[in-house]
Amino acid sequence: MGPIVWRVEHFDEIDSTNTYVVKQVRDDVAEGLVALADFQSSGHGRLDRAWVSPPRASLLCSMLLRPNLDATQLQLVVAVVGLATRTALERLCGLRPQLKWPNDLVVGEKKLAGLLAEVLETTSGFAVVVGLGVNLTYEGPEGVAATSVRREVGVTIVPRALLDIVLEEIEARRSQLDSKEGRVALRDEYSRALATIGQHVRVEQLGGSLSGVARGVDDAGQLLVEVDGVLRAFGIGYVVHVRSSDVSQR
Ligand code: BT5
Repeated sequence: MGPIVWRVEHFDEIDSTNTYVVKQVRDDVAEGLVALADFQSSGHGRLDRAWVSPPRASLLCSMLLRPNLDATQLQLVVAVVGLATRTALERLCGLRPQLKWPNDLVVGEKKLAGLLAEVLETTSGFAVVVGLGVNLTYEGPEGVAATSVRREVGVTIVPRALLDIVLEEIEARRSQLDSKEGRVALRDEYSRALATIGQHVRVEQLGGSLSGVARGVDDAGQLLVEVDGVLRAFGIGYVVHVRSSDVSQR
């Protein structure tokens, strides 16, 4: 596979960069389409939650990737973008956030960035749209434990500058998705960057919830949770972090 040809489309204002890129997906649209916005009027997270930011205070973007993966391995695409973002921030300003499974970048307990993957199945395989919101100067909505790059390191980064380095870092990891050895290397980098490992988590499933301790991730990017002495793998959407204070109340 050759290098990704990035095609960045810039919007002063849009409803949501994810919604836009999802709408552009067709069988023959190649990976590399990127939407970048100064402002989103209806930015969203998972489960219809809102993602908010005033104009030009965050990096707000979405990119299209078309990896050749099974449905169970798609969390690895989120891992690639999360790791790329972390490394890009480190390169630009020395900030080294941790990843929080499945889709946050955090500094301590504070949310710095969120990722949102939407998957479409086409006749030429999966199209994965990964949205990324990074607080550059905005410190998050009232009542949310959040932070910004400026608050953490005193540096004001321009969204496009961060985007360009994020895309470079995605490119550097992209081919890892295509081979077993690459996915193992990715899994290892992901495990090292995850704040979640060693923490108590609650796994919510149909029929009830389980609690356990996160021990690692597998080759598919699924979280390995030790529940009653047995290691089990869980996909995105099932695991809720538990703060240590909640655990002691059980
Ligand atoms: C996420 O969802 O964290 C994924 C956010 C993805 C946003 C990007 S921006 C570009 C692209 N276009 C979109 O429309 N979306 C993507 P989730 O884990 O569901 O977290 C959502 C929760 O984060 C909200 O319910 C708030 O509590 C909190 N939140 C909202 N805005 C925030 C901000 N700027 N900083 C920190 N936390 C925020």
